[in-house]
Amino acid sequence: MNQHTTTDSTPTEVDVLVVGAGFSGLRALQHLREKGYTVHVIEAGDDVGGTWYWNTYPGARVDIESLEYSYAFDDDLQQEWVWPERYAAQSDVLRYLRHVADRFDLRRDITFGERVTSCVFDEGDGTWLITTDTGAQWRSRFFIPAVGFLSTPYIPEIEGLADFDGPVIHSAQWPREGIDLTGKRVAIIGTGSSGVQLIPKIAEQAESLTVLQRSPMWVVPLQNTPMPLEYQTRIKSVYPELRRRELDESFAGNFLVDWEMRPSETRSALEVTPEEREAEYEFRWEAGGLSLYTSFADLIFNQEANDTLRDFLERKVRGMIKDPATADQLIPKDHPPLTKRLCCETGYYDAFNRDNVHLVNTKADPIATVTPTGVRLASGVTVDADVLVLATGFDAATGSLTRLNITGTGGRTLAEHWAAGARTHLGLMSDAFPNMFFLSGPLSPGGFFSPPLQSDYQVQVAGRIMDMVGEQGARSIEPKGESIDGWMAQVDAIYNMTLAPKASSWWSGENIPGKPKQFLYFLGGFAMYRDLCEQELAEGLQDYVVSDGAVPAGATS
Ligand code: N01
Repeated sequence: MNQHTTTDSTPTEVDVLVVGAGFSGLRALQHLREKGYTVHVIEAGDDVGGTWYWNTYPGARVDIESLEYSYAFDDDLQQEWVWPERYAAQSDVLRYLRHVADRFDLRRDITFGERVTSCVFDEGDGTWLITTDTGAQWRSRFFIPAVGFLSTPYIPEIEGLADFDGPVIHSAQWPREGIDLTGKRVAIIGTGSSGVQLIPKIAEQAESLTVLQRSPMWVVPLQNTPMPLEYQTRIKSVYPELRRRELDESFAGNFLVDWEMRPSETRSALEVTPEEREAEYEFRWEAGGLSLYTSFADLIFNQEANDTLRDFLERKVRGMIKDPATADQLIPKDHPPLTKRLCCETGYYDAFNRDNVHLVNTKADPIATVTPTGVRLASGVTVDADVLVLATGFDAATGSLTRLNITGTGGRTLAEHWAAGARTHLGLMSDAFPNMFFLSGPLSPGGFFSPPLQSDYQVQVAGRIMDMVGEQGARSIEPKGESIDGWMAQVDAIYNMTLAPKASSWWSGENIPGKPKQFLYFLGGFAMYRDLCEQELAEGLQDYVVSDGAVPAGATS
């Protein structure tokens, strides 16, 4: 039993209760404890890691270089850690987070293997009462549900799914001990980032793999390699500068390609000659990962510019797939490139050149039902399978928060309060839920910006707000309703300036039937976001209601 767990009816008191021991929860614990707050973390898994603990499916790895997709807050940590590959596999990210937990002695303030069942704000004394599935209770001044934005797996309601005779495995619930697919006939539903990583791995092992694809994605090569030692050494020698520029100049928190190889283009794709354009795309295709995002300044704003990238990518796909009909099916027709998150591949296109991989277009011939022995399509065609894999994604951004059974002021739950869509100010706090902070939450840049860096900054902002509340002797803080309305309008306005409305995905909640359509992330970039947060803090949190006392202007450092 964890040393903090209570067995009687008296809740254990801490300043800050955090749910989740992934990148953001661990940083919250480390930072706020260092500031002098008592902090405790409750984690449902048996270890740290969050996303990187749960997603053990074959092929899972990062798509931002690990030298960047890692903590920046401690230079000794980033200098001493050695990444074996440019893009770390899940097991290496998990190993890194375990190291962080040990290095900063975080485990002593984490309870593992307990699930939070309710979180209730007490309007009487301005505290949160958190209860877990063991009956343990915690009372805290501040509450941080650091539950991640891609952590509630989405399992579609497909008729007959429960009657399938073999294993049905969601990508995010892969058996930790693995599963031997040798000699098995596997069918997979879902071709987003998870499916794109899984498909080549399954194809290598299974007797046959049928890919049931409803919508193709734009997929680009990751170009992963073992970590060149000289490269890692050189980057480490300039880490502080790199980290600063990730925040100041990059859109996603990845700056290495632009810095090391070629600065991002500030010109329009239509301003350059066709040869220059082709060379730019070719360079970034070879550079790998998400670097195509920064090919030209207007790809996400201007359809004609975007069409030039579409043309390039189409030619690439056709060049890699032997069967022209299969290539045609793998090219998205329903959304422009970059309006959904690019998927990064290692062996994905090659998989479709194998004899044991079959592509089925379920937009043309939808799945009618799962049967005990496979999948039947609307046309009556059947796909026989021993194992069914669901790479069907997540109830992103809001799903894990609204399922946490959080009750704010007036007895209203977060699920009720957000029934028409998430309401946050700066993606950081919601009205009617005082003293509660989100990390990489809805309406923050979180869906686009590297989570280790984004949550690092937000943890510090939350800490500064906590300080201000404490210095005032105030009881609680929450954003004003009108400041939330203003922020939501700003998020929408930027979204509507882009081509993003032409796509539907988890970014807009449209992957979940019945979920309100709402663009869930701030597209203005991290630098603009940080400037807005700093302005708020300098102006004394005028967009917030502080009960029992007002916070003076400029009270933060
Ligand atoms: O989920 P997704 P994901 N019938 O929602 C299909 C991050 N990530 O887990 O598009 C048939 O993108 C659905 O089809 P459609 C990354 O941010 C990163 O793959 O709705 N099909 C789609 O093909 C990513 O964006 C990495 O028509 C159904 C798929 O399931 C995010 O996680 C790796 C269906 C879901 O795709 C989510 O990616 C993995 C139905 N009823 C994840 N329901 C890295 O590389 C759903 N689908 C770091």
